[in-house]
Amino acid sequence: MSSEAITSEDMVEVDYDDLIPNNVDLASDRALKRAMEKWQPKYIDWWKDMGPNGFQESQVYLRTAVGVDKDGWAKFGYVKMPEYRWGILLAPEVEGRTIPFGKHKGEPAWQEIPGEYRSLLRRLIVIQGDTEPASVEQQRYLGKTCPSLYDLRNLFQVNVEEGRHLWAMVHLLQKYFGRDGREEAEALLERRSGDADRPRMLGAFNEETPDWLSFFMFTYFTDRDGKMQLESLAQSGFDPLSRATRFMLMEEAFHMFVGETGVGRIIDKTCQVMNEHGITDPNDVDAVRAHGAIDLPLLQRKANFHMSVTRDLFGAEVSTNAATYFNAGLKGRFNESKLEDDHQLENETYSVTRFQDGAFVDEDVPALNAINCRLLDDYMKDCQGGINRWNKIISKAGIDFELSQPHKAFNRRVGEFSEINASPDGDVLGDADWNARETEWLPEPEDLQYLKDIMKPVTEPGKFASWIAAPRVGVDSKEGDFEYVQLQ
Ligand code: BYC
Ligand code: FE
Ligand code: FE
Repeated sequence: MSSEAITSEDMVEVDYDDLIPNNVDLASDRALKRAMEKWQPKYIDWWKDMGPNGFQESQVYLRTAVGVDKDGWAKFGYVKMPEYRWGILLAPEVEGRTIPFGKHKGEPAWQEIPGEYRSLLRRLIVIQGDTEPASVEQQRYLGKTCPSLYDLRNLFQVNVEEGRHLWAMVHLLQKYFGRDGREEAEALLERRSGDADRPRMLGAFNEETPDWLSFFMFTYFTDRDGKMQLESLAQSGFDPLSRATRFMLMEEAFHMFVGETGVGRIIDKTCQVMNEHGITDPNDVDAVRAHGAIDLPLLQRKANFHMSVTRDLFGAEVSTNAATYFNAGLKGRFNESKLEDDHQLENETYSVTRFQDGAFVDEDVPALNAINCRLLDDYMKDCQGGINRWNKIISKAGIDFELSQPHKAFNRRVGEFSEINASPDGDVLGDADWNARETEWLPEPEDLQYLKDIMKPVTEPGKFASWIAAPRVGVDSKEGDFEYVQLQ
């Protein structure tokens, strides 16, 4: 790729002549350049081993970031995935930026690591970094059962961008953390999603993504945790972390788009099938499945699973870790700058739903300790938009069914509700009742088997599997029968 092709006026330029594309002037930072160039082949080995299974020789119509400004930051073209130009991209520096919250509020943002927060920052960066390759590992077999070339291409776009998110965190580790940063960067390529001996760090990233419905639910619900966490890290007083995550957020929006439209197109197809065949009862599961579509109750059970597992990613609702991160100015809140308080929270409280003496109670807790709870509440609100749009597709089709979010306590393993069994309505159940009723609310083996049965690859351009509608618009405004992936 020549450098003329990617320069444009008023864009923060990315240097594509370098082995590693970047806008951090890598050429003049010899130590960092050496460290990254040493890590790169190991990354490529990891990608070939643990990235998309098969398809490494296929030409994929991918978007590559060529600038970091809002306008015109992307360029489309065919590329073999192992040759994708992963690189280091930071959002532009904000001149005179100050730390927006915590006890250092108002001080100039840190351009170097403050020594006292070194290990806290390293931990945050490593956890964030660990999720990125984990998701690629989770999704590696999906290509074999793609519902269309359009979807296959979107899967691979998500995968290469999650790969780049790993690069973003590895850059911070290599540049600012010396030898232990280099060790962490290697370890990020050594843990494996779902591995008993060396698993990924957070629960949801060790679950399987066995089918495309899981993929769309994951990109809607779990990538949205990515959005919330990245928004919080984008507030960070450590400016390089803020700039790295601000650029990652631009890519994250696409991942959630894939999830929302993927589930929406499945719903669309289910409703079409029901109306064409005079199926009026959404619970007439056999009738819907006879036509190879995905019944709405199964969508709800899948959503319940992904929502509850993702809520666990917010950590304990009441957390001294989170208080420390906030107070130190390392990790803020969602929309921090728009919130109308002192951004220090030393005298504030926040209402947390807890389970005490057999009942749910709302308790005012010191706001600093409730940072995780608040982010989870913001996340649950943020989830509702897409759910409402999904419900609109159903009601427009004249079908009487509504998807909803389960109670916050439903199926939790982390935090306030990890010790109880709560139904989606918030009824607390004994173990026996829970075991007897769990399959009403979470996918059961027959559901998963049915999904497996209908996941048959469709690779003819412009064609789609029985259970999903075509998208309204193509990638980069391409025609419906565009060959998004040239299989080899
Ligand atoms: N699984 O005070 P607590 C994304 C541990 S997704 C296992 O409750 P804290 C993406 C915790 O480590 C965004 N363990 O939690 C999406 C601690 O252990 P220690 C990823 C867990 O620390 C899709 C103990 O429990 N980024 O980008 O306040 C595709 C008590 O800790 C879990 C981040 O998460 C769990 N779920 O909050 C690709 C941001 N939860 O110290 C990518 C960085 C907690 O007692 N991470 N534990 O041994 C953080 O901000 C925080 O670490 C967390 C946890 C919010 C995750
Ligand atoms: Fe990511
Ligand atoms: Fe993502």
